[in-house]
Amino acid sequence: MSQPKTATHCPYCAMQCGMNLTQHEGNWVVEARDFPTNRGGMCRKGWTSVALLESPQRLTSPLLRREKDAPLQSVSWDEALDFIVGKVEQIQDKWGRDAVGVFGGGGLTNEKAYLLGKFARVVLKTANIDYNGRFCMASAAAAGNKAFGIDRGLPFPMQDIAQADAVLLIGSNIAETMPPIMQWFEKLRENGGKLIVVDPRATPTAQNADYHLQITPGTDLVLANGLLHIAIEEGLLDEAFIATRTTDFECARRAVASYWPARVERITGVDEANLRDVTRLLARANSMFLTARGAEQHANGTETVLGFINLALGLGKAGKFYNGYGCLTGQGNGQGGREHGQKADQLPGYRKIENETHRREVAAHWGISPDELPRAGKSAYELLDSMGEADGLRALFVMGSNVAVSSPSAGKIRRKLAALELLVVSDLFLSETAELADVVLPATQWAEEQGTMTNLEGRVLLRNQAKTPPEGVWSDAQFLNALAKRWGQGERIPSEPRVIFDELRRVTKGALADYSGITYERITQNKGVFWPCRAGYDDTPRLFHDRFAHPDGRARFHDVQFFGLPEEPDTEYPFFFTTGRVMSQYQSGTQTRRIPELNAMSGPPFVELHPDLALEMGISEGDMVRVTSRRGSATGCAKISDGIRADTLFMPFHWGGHHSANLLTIPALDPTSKMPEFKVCAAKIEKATEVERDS
Ligand SMILES: Nc1nc2c(c(=O)[nH]1)N[C@H]1C(S)=C(S)[C@@H](COP(=O)(O)OP(=O)(O)OC[C@H]3O[C@@H](n4cnc5c(=O)[nH]c(N)nc54)[C@H](O)[C@@H]3O)O[C@H]1N2
Ligand SMILES: Nc1nc2c(c(=O)[nH]1)N[C@H]1C(S)=C(S)[C@@H](COP(=O)(O)OP(=O)(O)OC[C@H]3O[C@@H](n4cnc5c(=O)[nH]c(N)nc54)[C@H](O)[C@@H]3O)O[C@H]1N2
Ligand code: SF4
Ligand SMILES: [Mo]
Repeated sequence: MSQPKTATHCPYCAMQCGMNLTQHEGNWVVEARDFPTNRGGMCRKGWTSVALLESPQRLTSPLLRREKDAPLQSVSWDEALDFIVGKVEQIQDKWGRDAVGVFGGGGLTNEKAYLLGKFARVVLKTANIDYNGRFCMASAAAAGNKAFGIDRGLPFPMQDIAQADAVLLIGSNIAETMPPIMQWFEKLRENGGKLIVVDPRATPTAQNADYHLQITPGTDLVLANGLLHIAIEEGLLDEAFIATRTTDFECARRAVASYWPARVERITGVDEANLRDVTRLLARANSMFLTARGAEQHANGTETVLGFINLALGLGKAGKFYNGYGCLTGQGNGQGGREHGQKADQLPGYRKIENETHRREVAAHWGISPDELPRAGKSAYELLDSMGEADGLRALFVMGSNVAVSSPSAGKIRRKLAALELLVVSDLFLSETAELADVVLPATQWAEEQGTMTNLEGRVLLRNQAKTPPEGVWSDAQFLNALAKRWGQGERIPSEPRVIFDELRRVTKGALADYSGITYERITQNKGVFWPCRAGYDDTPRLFHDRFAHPDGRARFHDVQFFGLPEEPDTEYPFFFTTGRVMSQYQSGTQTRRIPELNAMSGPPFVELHPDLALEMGISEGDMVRVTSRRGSATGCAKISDGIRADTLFMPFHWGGHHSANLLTIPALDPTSKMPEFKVCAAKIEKATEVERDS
C-alpha cells in the first residue's frame, strides 16, 4: 500500500526542484512535483536521490580517533561530545579562542546555517567561521552588493527568462548543472529569443545556443569591456536609463576605452564580427546577463561580474521586466546560506559584522553585549591555509563540506587537516574530509528533517520531513545544542527547526535580507516566498523595478581593468587547465559517488582534451593520463573531444584521491570576494605510468 506523500525539495542544487517522497511496498519512491520552477522536471540526480535514504554506507554512530595514528572507532554521542569539549577547552586555553574554526556549507538549511553562525560567535566565541559559498558565488555576491546595493542571485523569478529576447550566459553549463531550468530557455527560443553562450568548451548548453563564443579561459572581463566599448562606439547606449537610474558611468566609459575590438579578439579569441553581432542583439532587445562559475571563479571574478553589470546597465537592461543581470547560484541553499551569518564578515539578515549598528542589533537579540561579538574572521581558503600556522587554527569543525576534495591546492590542505589537534566533521557519509577527522558525527539528511532553503531566485522554500532518521543519527542542530548545553548555553542554541526559524525571522526584521514575514505556512500556501518579506507585506519576486538598493536608489558603474591571469601557460606547463562539473555527479561526490546508476552515467574520472593535442601527445581515447601543475598531479581517463579548445584541458572536480582536480588548482584569491581561482591554471599532460594506470 502507498503511504501519504511528503512534499519536499531535492537534496542537491539551487534549483531545489519540488519533489514528493513516498513509500511503496517498503521502498522509497520519488516523484517530481508541479512546482513553479521545475514544473514536473527533475534531473537524474533528483530521480536517483532516494537511493541515499537506505544507503548501507550511511554513518550511524559517532566515530572517535583517540590518538593521531589510531583508527576511527564507534563511540556513544556522550563520549564523542565530551571528547570535543575537553579538546576545545584545552586548545582555546593554550592558543586563544580564534584557534578554533568553523567551516559551514551552502547546502545547509537556513535554520542550520543561522545556528552555526550563532554557535561560533556565542558559544565558541571565535571570529573564525566561513563556508564553502566562498568557493562558489562569492564574487557575484560582492559585485551585486557593489553595483546594486544588495545580493540576490536572480532579482526576478526564473519564469521571466522565457519572456526575454536575448540571454548572454557566461561560464555556465546549465544543461548539465540545472537541467530543468532549460525549459525556460526552450520557451525563450520558441518565442524567437536568442541564447548566447560564453564557454571554452562546446558544452551541451553551448551546442544548443544561437551563438557560442569559445573564449580563451580567464578572459571574460576583456569580453565584457569589449562589448561595452562596441556599444559606445556604435551609439547603442540607453542614455536616458544611464542618466536617471545609475551613477558613475564616466568611470566605465574610461575603463573600456582601450578595449577596441581587434585587441579583444586577440585576447579572448572571439572574432570581431561575432562581438559586434552579439552587442547589437543585446542592445536591441529585452536582454538578460547571467553569470555562473566559469565567469566568477577567478582571481578577478568580482571585477569580471562588474564588467558584465556595466554592460547591462549601459544598455539599459536592468530594473525592468524581462531584463537584468543575475548570478546562477549553485548549491541547494547557496542563496540562504550566504545571508544568515556563516560568512566571516557577516551577521544574520546580510548584516555586516564590522558595522556598529548591526552589531548592537544582533547582540541585543542574542542577549550578549556587542563587545562580546567577535570581529570579522578569515575567509574560507585563508582559514584552511592557516591550519597549524602561527596564529592560525588548531581545531576545525566542518559541517556540510568536503574540503579535502573541493578546496584549491587540495594536497596541501589535506596534509594540514590531518595534522590539526582536533578535526570534527559532521556528515552523512565518511567523506574524504571525515576520513581525516578525530571526531566524525553522523548527521540527518534532507528527508529526515524539516527546514527552509532559499533557491537561486531568492524564493524561500520548505523541505518537509518524510522519514525518521536511522537510529544513532542526529541533526546538526541537535548536536550543536548538545555541545552548547555542555558549556551551559543550551537555551541559546535551540534544536527544533521551527523554533530556530522563528528566531531567524525576529533577528532579520528590518535587515537587508528580511525574513520576518516568512512562515512555514505562508511558504506552503504560496509555493515559496521571495525575500525581502516583512510581516504584513507582500514578498518581492522582482527586486529593482522601482529602485536599486543603494541609498540613492541608483545602480553604480565600476572601473574594471584586466591585468592578466595569476598563472599563464608557458613552455613547462603549456596548457590552460580548467575545472567544472558533469551532469551525474554532485560536487565532491560524497553523495552521488555512492549511487551506482550515477557512476555508470558519469563514467570514471576523466580529462577532456582536443584531438589535435591527443595526436601530438600520442594519447588515445580512454588512456590513463596524468595532468600536472606547479601544485601537483592528478590522473584520469582521456576523453577526446573536438568541443574543447586545443590549448585547454578540462577536468571535473567530483573525485577524490589522486583523481582530484584540486591537486592542481592555484589558490590565488580575488582581493574583494576571496574567491579562489578554480577555473584557470597552467598544466601539462602526459600518459600515465603503468603503476598509475593500475591504481
Ligand atoms: N550535475 C551537477 N550540477 C550541479 C553541481 C554539480 O556538482 N553537479 N553543482 C551545483 C553548484 S554548487 C554550482 S556552483 C553550479 C555550477 O554550475 P556551472 O557554473 O554551470 O558549472 P561549472 O561546470 O563549474 O562551470 C560552467 C562552465 O564554465 C566553463 N568555464 C571554464 N573556464 C571558463 C572561463 O574562463 N570562462 C568562461 N566563460 N567559462 C569557463 C566550463 O567549461 C563549464 O562548462 O552547479 C550546481 N549544479
Ligand atoms: N576545482 C574546482 N573546485 C571546486 C569547484 C570547481 O568548479 N572546480 N567548485 C566549488 C564550488 S562552486 C562549491 S559549491 C564547492 C562544493 O564542494 P563541497 O563544499 O565539498 O560540497 P559538497 O561535496 O556538496 O559537500 C557537502 C558535504 O556535506 C555533506 N552533507 C550534505 N548535507 C548535509 C547536512 O545537512 N549536514 C551535514 N553535516 N553534512 C551534510 C555531504 O555528504 C558532503 O560530504 O566546491 C568548490 N570546488
Ligand atoms: S536540477 Fe538540481 S534540484 Fe533539480 S533534480 Fe537536478 S540536482 Fe535536484
Ligand atoms: Mo557552488
